[in-house]
Amino acid sequence: MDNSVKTVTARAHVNIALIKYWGKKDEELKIPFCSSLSLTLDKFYTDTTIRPAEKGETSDTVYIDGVLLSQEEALRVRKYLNTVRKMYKMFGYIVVDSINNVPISAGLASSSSAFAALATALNKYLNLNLNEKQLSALARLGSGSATRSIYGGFALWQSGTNHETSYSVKVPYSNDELVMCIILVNKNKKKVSSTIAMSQSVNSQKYLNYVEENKQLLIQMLAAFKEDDFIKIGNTMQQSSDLMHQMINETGISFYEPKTVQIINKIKKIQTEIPMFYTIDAGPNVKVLTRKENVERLKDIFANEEIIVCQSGVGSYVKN
Ligand code: 2P0
Repeated sequence: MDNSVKTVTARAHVNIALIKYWGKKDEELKIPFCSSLSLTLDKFYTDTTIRPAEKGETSDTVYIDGVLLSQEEALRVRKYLNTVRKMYKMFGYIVVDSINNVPISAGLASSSSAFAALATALNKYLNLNLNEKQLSALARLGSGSATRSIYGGFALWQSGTNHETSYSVKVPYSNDELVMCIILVNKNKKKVSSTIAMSQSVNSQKYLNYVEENKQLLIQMLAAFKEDDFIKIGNTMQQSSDLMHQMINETGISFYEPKTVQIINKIKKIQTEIPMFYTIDAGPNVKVLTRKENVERLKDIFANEEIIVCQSGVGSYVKN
């Protein structure tokens, strides 16, 4: 390691999947059954600083939003760092200080920005000089969705078959008129983690059917980008979300709250008139894809809700 680099800070933004990732072929390496596609958002991000631990420390230390995690709470990050230590010959323990500009564990994809920021910081800290694909694969080992947050705009995570082939690439499509509006139903920590819910889903009867249909939806989405067809993009995104949640429901888990359902129903009613489409992740909050010109109408329709209007965000980067 180059000792001149003692402290590194990196920022990564949250991404929201339009075509969902749900379920792993390999839990350890986080190799998914399906490829997925996302949009990185400008408003939500994580800043992660790493530095060497004090001499004599016997483990890594993790702070999240200024709070020191117990060894147990830090287990996921410590495991990740152990993997990196083995893979890239990282010597010594480190201190990780992560500040989230996003409600954590509330289905707002905070693990995507968290592990993308950590991987980006480690790349610099260890002088690995990884290219974007390799960095994307490194982020994946922390959390599947993090593999997509290395990129700004739209990213496609190609499922691959091993560590070297499971990474994301940038999708050459952009549209400045698109916005993703987050309707906050509940900011609290979700009851079931994505990792646990996913491992139950892959054993459900409907899972293989889900995989096949989601693959078709990805093809449909890429065609919609090519045709620059916003209605098709929105409908395809909504279908992938519905498909995933119907399958998850079969396992007895639901991430919806009553308010989630009310909002979805309202959107379904008005979307033929005003093009807006929903997607839901592993939490009750509703993300609505629409055009800028419809934002005021959306705010009027959901006047009692807290809404955060996001646009396309940039890829992860080192700040110092
Ligand atoms: C996604 N989600 O594609 C899907 C859709 C939530 C619903 O990726 O176990 O935190 O760390 O790989 O990435 C959330 O799960 O799960 C997620 P792990 P992750 O964005």
